Amino acid sequence: MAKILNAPLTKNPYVLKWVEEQIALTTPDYVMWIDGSAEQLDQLRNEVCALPEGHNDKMYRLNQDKLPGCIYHRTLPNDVARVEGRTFICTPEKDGAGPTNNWMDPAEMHAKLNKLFTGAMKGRTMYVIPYSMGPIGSPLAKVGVELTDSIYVVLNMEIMTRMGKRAFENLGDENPDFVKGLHSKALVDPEERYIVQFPQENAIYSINSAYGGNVLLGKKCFALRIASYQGKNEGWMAEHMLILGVKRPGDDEVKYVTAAFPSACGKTNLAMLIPPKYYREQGYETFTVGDDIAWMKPGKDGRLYAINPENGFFGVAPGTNENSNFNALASTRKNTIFTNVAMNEEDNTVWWEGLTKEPPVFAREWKGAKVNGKAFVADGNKLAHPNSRFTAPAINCPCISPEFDNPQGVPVSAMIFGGRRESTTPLVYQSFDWVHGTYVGSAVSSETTAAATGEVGVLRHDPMAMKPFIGYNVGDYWAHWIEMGKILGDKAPKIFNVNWFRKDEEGHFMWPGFGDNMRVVDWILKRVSGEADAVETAIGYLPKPEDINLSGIEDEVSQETLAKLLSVDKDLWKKEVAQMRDYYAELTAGGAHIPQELYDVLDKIESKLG
Ligand code: SAT
Ligand code: MN
Repeated sequence: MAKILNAPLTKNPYVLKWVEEQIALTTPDYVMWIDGSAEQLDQLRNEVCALPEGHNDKMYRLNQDKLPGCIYHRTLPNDVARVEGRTFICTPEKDGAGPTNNWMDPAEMHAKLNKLFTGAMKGRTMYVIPYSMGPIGSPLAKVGVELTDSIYVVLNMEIMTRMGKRAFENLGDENPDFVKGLHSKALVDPEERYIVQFPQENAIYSINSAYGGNVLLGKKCFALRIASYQGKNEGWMAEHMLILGVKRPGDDEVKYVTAAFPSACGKTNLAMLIPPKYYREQGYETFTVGDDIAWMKPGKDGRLYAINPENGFFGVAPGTNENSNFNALASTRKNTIFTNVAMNEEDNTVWWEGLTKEPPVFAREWKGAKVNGKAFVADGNKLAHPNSRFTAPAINCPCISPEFDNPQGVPVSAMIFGGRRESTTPLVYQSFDWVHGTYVGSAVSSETTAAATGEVGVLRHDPMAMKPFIGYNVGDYWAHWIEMGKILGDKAPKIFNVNWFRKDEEGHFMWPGFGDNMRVVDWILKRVSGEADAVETAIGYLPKPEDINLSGIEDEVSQETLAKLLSVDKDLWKKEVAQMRDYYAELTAGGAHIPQELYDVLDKIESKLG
């Protein structure tokens, strides 16, 4: 019999019954309800840091003067990233999951999971974590309960969500509408690792992992996979988008844009953008509302309002430094959890590739071996795992938006898609309308970089940057986008596409990127408010060159380069359209029901290209 360490934090019979059933299944030695109090969390930190060296739950306190409240953890080398191959959407019919997801019959998957979870928490403690995705009291927020046998998960959920007793205030005593999440590290056996969503059951099961998006069930599993399905049924949108506020000197109000990019396209940088000197002197300011996920719903005034369902940043550490992303680095200087970075044993802090020029001499690489960091790196090794992470509270961010906790969310003026494309795609263009914008989102793709696959320049499709996160059939997801456009009508955000990665004939990037992306966002906001004209092309509206403000970078970006950045090569675009037809055909063969409206867009672009 499990020993219950403290009283349940809710009277909600649906929660109580479900928790009881999972206790009976997983048979933990102890059960602890996570109230979110400082005392309880401190006790857990002490417990996990006191574990012996080599224990795979172990965490370490870092230098409390330099990194107050910060702790360190390393996961097993077989468990360092999300595992898309072992992630399933279990809908009653295969068709419900569609061609972008792995599918298994729900009964079959339940039988498999039941076996794996039977007795999985024996000898361990089950932590019952109530959490809210979205601000407490927000009409857009949703409650989840995650059961886990990992203190690391509890401590991460505390940063990433509004966790503890207060989350039950959002649910109430009679409401069955919460997302059930069951997680066990079990034996961290990669052969039996499963991340499973049952959208129709509001349920998530995760076993044999202890890393990031596999186990922080509020993030990708709930806030994207389950929520995208809920949004389709309830008339809202869950998107893999950052939310950025921009205050222009002439405006009374901050304007908000959201943006979706595949990985390695500068999403965190745009979320925490610092305007270039010229813009700051003019009085431009930027505010981060979210760095990863946006939940969006039409408000009373008919506009689309966005909240960030999360409460922290789960960011990639390597490459983050004072110059590349000052705000992200600043966010990690207190109350942060570091996972799989290197330990700097000179002062008990952390290090990763790109943090500083010189690696520490006395170091532990991410797997825990003591090394001479300098020599280790000079030999071509990496001290930190390339996917090592920081889990940092959003309130640490110097440019966090004052609207971060606003339960109503912020009104979205523009949505931005983008990818990494050496050619074809101009610096920025605006879609003709919402349906065309939906097409643009469906066409999001990135060229693979050499490091990832060995093949350079191969297009990888990642529609709306949601490929591994759409909790249902991708065709129905696009239909839902089109439906939302009808609901929003002329209040709908304008949709744009950007490409920071176009190269010249010599293979050099033509656009400086980073803070200078403000210049593109500035044009986008001018379009939204009708301050800038545009050039109509076959693929959308492009800026007139004189409307992209180059003040301060005239030496870097010549008028000639700008013209190239804004050029549309008709032959390349004909190939692009043909390639999109192939992609749609492939999805259709896999069971996607692609809306006719998107084919109409293809026809229109094709006829304009001549
Ligand atoms: O591990 S997470 O899914 O949270 C981050 C990512 O892989 O995008
Ligand atoms: Mn993400």
